[in-house]
Amino acid sequence: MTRDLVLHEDAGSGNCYKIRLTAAHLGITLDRKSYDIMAGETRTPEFLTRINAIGKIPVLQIGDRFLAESNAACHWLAAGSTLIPFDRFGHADMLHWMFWEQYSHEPNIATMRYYKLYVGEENMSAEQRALVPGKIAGGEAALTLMDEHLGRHPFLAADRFSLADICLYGYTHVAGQGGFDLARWPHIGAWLERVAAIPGHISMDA
Ligand SMILES: N[C@@H](CCC(=O)N[C@@H](CS)C(=O)NCC(=O)O)C(=O)O
Repeated sequence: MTRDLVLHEDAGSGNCYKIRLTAAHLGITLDRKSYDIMAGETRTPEFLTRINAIGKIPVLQIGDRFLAESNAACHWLAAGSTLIPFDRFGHADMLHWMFWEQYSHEPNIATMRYYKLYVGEENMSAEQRALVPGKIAGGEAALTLMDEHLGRHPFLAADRFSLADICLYGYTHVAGQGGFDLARWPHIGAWLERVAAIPGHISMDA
């Protein structure tokens, strides 16, 4: 399999963990380069011009090319593997969950976790504080939608484990750190256990 892969990351980020988790399931080794996002290490001129013009990690370096966006990197790693449903609808349905994660789940749940774990509630700006009620409502709505779906299906797409489960696991399993009480969504709890029991799984701190 391809070597020469470097994950530019912050180990505590769910977006970065998704990529490590995908690689672990595929038996792919990634080199890792760590950045302190709170110290602005992803906003240096060098990072912006060479690695990612929007100043964010994760970025998967493939040889001398740089692929930003966590779910795109997961998709690149998993191309042609059993983590992607082979049938056309199943593949598109998997993508639907991954796009939904980026629009309706991560901006709420990951941001609340960022405020609490990284920024610290006492350090939040007035703008950040004003966003909190909408983030909580959006995160609860996302978890409710997932819970209803997972009450009827063992996994998110095509009724089998896929990249969609990996990408949603990233921030769902640490939603509690953002103030979301996962006990309210029992089907999500059962799904988290199913995903973590699949051979190849690694924890966020691995
Ligand atoms: N949609 C992007 C989100 C990337 C993102 O928000 N990265 C955060 C860490 S999880 C970051 O680099 N923040 C530092 C900054 O914005 O300066 C993805 O899925 O990769």
